[in-house]
Amino acid sequence: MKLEILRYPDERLRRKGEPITEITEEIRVLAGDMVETMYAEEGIGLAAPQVDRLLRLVVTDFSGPSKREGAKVYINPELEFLGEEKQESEEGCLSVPDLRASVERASRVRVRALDLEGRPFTEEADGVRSICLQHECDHLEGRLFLDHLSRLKRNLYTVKRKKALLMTERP
Ligand code: K1U
Ligand code: ZN
Repeated sequence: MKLEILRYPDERLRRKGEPITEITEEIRVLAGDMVETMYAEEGIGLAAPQVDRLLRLVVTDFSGPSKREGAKVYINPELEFLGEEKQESEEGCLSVPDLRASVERASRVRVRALDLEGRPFTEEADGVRSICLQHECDHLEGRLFLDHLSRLKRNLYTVKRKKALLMTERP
């Protein structure tokens, strides 16, 4: 089932995800629904707080829009930054409509998480995978990629977004 994605400036996006203590059928169904939602919205990642579930659960698929065969589930992911190197790249967010902006983040990360069977795994990532995993783990802390922009850029976007929302609310 496709889930509704919360959109900025919805304050629920600012809440933290709670650790998952048991991998139940409900969690498996949620993970499947998140993958379906990510595909429907043409994203490469999605975090549970974006669909109003306060859990530490992330899904990704880096296989490309025509393939969509590499869905991966991360339960209770923990990030470690590898080295000091930074990279700047353009990000988008399914919860922040009509904005793409450059953000500086760590170049390489290691993520530790559980899979849907409760097995621990470790993955090292660079490039877009590293960026996306950092972006998704930010969602678990109630942070948005907007928070990495200058105050000026953030304020400009907030004004534009609120205006757009007002326009769509008009009778
Ligand atoms: O968390 C999300 O909102 C999903 C987001 C993940 C993401 C994409 C790119 C950089 C960082 C994080 C998206 O999938 S946005 C849509 C998208 O596919 C995309 C946007 C910009 C660059 C590359 C991909
Ligand atoms: Zn996002």
